[in-house]
Amino acid sequence: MSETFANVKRFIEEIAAASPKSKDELEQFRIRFLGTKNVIKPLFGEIKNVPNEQKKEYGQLVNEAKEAAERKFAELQEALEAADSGDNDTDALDFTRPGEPLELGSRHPIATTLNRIVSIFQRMGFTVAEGPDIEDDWHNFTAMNTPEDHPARDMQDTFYLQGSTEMLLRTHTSPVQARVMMAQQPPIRIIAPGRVYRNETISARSHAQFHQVEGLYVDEGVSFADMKQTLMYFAQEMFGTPKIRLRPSFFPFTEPSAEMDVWIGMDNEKNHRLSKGTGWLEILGCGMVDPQVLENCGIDPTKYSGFAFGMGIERQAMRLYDIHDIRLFFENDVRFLRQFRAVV
Ligand code: 2NM
Repeated sequence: MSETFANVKRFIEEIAAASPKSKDELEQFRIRFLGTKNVIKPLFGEIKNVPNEQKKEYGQLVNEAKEAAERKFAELQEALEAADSGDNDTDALDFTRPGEPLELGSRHPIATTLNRIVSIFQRMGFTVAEGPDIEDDWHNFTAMNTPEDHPARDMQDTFYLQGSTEMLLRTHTSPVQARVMMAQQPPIRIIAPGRVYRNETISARSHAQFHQVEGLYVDEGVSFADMKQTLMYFAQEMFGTPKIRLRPSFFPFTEPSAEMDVWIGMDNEKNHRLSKGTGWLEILGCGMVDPQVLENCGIDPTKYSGFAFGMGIERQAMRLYDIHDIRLFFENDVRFLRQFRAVV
């Protein structure tokens, strides 16, 4: 008789241990314990073989088995359904669905333009030099042969750090060249790209903060012709034409100095407008480094000579992309930036 009891207890243990992993396995469980021919039903029939004093206990045990099976089934069904609606259930994934592409960011037009310029000079053997945005008066002005009473030194034109007459936000990247010359002897062949600052009223055409690329080449016997050839090659690579002209100009740090124009023609309305009806577009300033600048920076001007040049990036980018307001570069409006997204 104890074997009849043991039978029921084995089923109860089996029910407790059951853990179907799929709907099919759950159905097997249902058929075995709750179906029309389930294994618990015959146990009720066994009651007639149980001695009278044990009938009550036996009946309760079989009932318990039946209820355990019902409870377990409901529980398992709920758990499987919950898992079924979950995202991590492989049954719910459709592997044939096309992927959703990640939205690509875009390079800022200033960065693109700057990279183009830098890369052209790198191919000619120039290396990139960098320096601090916060400079001292000596590197920014004195070394660059800019006299004490020069208007550029005025508070109206230059941002000085609060309460200082010494520390300022660099007005050009020339102090980078000064630092390189102080640190090494020729041959020097560098370009200095970076952010510069001028105390100007912000408008569509001017900003208080913008970007420049400057270049410097110092060695024995460097001539004006070397400069012209270098800049002609740059014009060819950047604008697709070697047709340039140099107009006399003045900078405190170069002598002689020049401004370089590139021929863009005026055969279409845009070029006509850009060149103000002349066909020529002003691109950069340049010149032979003033011997005083070389000497200021520890380079013997009787042994070495050099040329230098400088250009504003925003101006070039505005032309390249037909942008008419410089402020757009600094507003980070995604509607503006998205227009420069790489097409893939
Ligand atoms: C310009 C125009 C002409 C220039 C000069 C130097 C240095 F350090 F060699 F003296 N760096 N950059 C220079 C010359 C910059 O920008 C319009």
